[in-house]
Amino acid sequence: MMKLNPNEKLDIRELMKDIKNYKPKRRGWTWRKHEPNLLMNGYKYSEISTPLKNSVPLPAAKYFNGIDPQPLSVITTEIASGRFEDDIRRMRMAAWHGADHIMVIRTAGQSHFDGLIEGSPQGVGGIPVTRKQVRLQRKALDLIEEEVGRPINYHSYVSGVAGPDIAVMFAEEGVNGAHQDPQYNILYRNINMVRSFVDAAESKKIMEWADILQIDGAHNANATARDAWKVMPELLVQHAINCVFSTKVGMKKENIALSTVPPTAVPAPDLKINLPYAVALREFFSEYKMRAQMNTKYMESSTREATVTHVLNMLISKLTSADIQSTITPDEGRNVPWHMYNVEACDTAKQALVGMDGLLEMVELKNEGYLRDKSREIKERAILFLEEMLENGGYFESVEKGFFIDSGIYPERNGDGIVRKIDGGVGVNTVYVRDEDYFAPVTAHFGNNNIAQYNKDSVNCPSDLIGGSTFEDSDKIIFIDELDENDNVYNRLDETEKYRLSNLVKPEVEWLGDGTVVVDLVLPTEKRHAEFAAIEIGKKMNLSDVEVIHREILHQSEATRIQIKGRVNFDIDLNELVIPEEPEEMSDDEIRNFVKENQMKIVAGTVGEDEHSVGMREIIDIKHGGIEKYGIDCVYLGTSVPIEKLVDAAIEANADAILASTIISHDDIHYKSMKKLHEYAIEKGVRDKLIIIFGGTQVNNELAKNQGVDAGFGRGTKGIHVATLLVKRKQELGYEN
Ligand code: Z97
Repeated sequence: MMKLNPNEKLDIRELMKDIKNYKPKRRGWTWRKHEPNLLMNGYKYSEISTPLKNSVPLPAAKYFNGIDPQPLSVITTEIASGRFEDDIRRMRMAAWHGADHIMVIRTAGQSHFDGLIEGSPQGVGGIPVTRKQVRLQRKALDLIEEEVGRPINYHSYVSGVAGPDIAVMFAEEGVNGAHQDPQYNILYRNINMVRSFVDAAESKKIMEWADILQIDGAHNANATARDAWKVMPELLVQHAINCVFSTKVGMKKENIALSTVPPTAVPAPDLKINLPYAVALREFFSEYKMRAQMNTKYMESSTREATVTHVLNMLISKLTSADIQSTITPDEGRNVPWHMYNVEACDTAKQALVGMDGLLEMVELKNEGYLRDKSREIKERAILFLEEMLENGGYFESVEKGFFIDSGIYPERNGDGIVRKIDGGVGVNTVYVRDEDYFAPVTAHFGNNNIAQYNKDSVNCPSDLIGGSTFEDSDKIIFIDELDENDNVYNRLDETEKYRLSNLVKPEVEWLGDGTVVVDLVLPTEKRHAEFAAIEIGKKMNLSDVEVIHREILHQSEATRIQIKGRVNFDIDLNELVIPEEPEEMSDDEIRNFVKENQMKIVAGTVGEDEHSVGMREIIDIKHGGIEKYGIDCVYLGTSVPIEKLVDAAIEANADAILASTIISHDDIHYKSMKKLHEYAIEKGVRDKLIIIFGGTQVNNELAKNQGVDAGFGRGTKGIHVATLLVKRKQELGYEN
């Protein structure tokens, strides 16, 4: 059994070894585990789940002993770059950032494939979902979940004319969640309605056997409608149809999740519209789960805007206790799924949900007034809609008359809904009444199966008749590897092998070695000129395939912000890098405690004829996180202080250390000053008692030490680095000073 080492990359070739015989670890959906008594850094959270074994905490965690609290709701990320081997790496990154529901998005239009596809050709804007891809990704997730210490739900679609075939494959391969909603087929893929409902009955039965969580397809109405907020009543109807149909087929309510999407976004008054809708849903469907997603309709290329929308949406999720929180990134707008945005969106969800922990213990949704009136109104409109459907003869007849995705808010209709005919669409006339002697020796099957006439004992498990189906005996599954000789994972891995096996690196956003970089520019001109100038700038930076991916007007004539992407075509050899040692950092508390018990004093100044005091002040001043904050007594002598004066002042003040700095470096004057400082301290007989530290933008620690001083600090130094060195040196000196 492979095991991941957090310090090593996941080896895709190793993962593929013996994939033919791989069996998933488990079946079924897993929720996070509530930990009501958990204390983290002394905090008691209300809706917190079991922490991860390995994770990347939020940046601010460093001020909180590195804790990484995990909210109670499952966090979803969508990963499907078109290359499953790269998606696997991204899944690992996302899992470390808190995702435990990984959805792979199919290549558009897979709904029309009438059977399973074999192999794994490369997709564009999605993945053709195949057994090989699913098995490899489930295997990778089996390892990744061990690594992070939390089960990860793997998810894709059971839709289209191959729905039941895919459901079987998913059940066999340990897929944990799937979209399944016959209305999706009908409305958005023009698949025949009778066929879609028959397939759905079969698919749902299989999903139920495998304990797969179902998400419906109602969100698509929201993304398709001209005014998304107008379809609110209809969305309730769509959810209701799929819920009732699913339970009638035999699904458990706790395995059914509604795909809820806030219908509007700012600049509309977000909460005034979205919250009553979410409340109506929660109340109508109280026994079901809620999968909250952002409305992709409003996602464009601004990461900032997408993040604010996401956070506002999560306020609603929190107020209505959504069970699963999806994360959508600006990638939806740009159609470019990138590692960094998956990770950012997971962090946004984790940060916002933990931040709102316990919200409903402190605030309460009002039981009367606007919220309830509005919510009631939406429900009433939905009920009227359902009643009209019944009067009209039922669902099929209503779809034929274009009831759905009409741009009016029901009962208003504008006559522009999606119309589908009962005798039309993909797969029309492919449904047959079962013969009286029909039977199928399978494990999970919907409807008449007439087994009794063959074997009375097998009524509950018809697959007994063949000694078990692939569900009971996974050795019966036939694994077919990729069939395309050119476009296959082995060739793709060969092409990028050098980035796996050598010390070469190239920037990437999506696929290993893709060379893509994003450049953020502000250009002092109006939008059109800025866009085209940005492309020229990209070319002059030697980027290829330069494209504008985002534009924002700062002022219509003063300036425009442009983001471009492009590719570099060089590698960097990690072995050739000269990397200075990382400055040591003790924790704030360690330093503070040491200084409390061992009083420390320093004298400081810029030396020679150097008036640049900003860097030095940053190292000292509490305002900038300087060493004062640890209780170190700092005597600042000012700028252009002669070397002798620094040493004399240190002697007079009985200081532990001298902090000198200069940014002037012509003729190596900075190193000469260090030597002079060191020698003058020897001359005065105090060198062994004095710690001498020299700072400046051009200072190199090794070269500084060669001049005799204790340490040299260059660009990027913070107070904590200097304080750490002071404490360490003082400890070495045995505190005798
Ligand atoms: C989400 N962001 O998380 P095809 N079935 C359903 C769907 O919603 C979809 C497909 C099938 C979204 C997912 C859009 N959803 C993205 C109910 C697609 C895909 O192979 O493209 O026809 O099927 O819900």
